[in-house]
Amino acid sequence: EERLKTTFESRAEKSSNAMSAKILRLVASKRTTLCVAADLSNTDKVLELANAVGPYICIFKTHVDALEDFSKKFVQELQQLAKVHNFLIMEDRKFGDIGHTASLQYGAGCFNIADWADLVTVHAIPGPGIIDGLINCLENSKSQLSDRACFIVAEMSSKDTLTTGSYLSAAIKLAETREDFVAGIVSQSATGISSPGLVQLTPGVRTISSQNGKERNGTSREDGLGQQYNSPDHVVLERGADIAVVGRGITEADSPSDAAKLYRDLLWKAYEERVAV
Ligand code: 6AU
Repeated sequence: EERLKTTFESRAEKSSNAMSAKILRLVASKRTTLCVAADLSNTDKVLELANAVGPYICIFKTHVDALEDFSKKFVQELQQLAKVHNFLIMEDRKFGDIGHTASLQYGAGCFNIADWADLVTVHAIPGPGIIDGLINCLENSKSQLSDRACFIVAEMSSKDTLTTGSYLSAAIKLAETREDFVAGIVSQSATGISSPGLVQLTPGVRTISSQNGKERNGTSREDGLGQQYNSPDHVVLERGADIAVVGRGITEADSPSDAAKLYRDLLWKAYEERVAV
């Protein structure tokens, strides 16, 4: 409760992870808690989206294994846009294997994620060994450990997810005990999170109007494949979201740039109401 009423500036000061402090300061100075999910299959489309929404976001989230034409050049261009617009890049890889395997998937292969992604997502299911694996990879790479961090996926947004009860509390505990490399938690609620530095990232966010505009499911708050949506207000005020992830609510809009601006405004207003500044 107190954590949620605290401003991002003060939480940055209390953070014990360099990247979480960096995220909280960026969010505070740029006045945006919006993360856009670039779930597109073509690199030109991803770059075009990054350029359009760049001014309104704090994090640009990718799924590079869904791209048909991934290249090193794409990564360089995305990094350039991140510099120009001042946002961080999160590769939503959701690592979920033993430390040794995750280390290879992070720092080798055709994507070499450790080389360019400021942030990555990690499932808690293997236990702390997965975090040690990612750290071990960085220690043997040219990337600085202090320029990288992960978010633990503690609770999913999808219908009938298995991330409940003791799994959920253990995943949060894992994040809280490993702030040496954990900057935040992907979850649908702040219940159980106490560390002021940990950033809550919440996906499954879409306005009703953007959904009905597409007439996807009438008034249903689902996408037909298990995704469940809440409004920007609801996730910030009732669920404790620090950063909200919006994918199709923005990528399927007539103007992704206008939509991003709208989501940014709605989310920031809700944050100001939460901390009552
Ligand atoms: O707004 P959408 O539904 O178009 O996109 C939601 C995005 C997708 C998912 O891979 C991701 O958020 N996501 C995650 C993350 C961020 O890890 C976890 C989760 O529980 N649900 C979810 O949708 O890119």
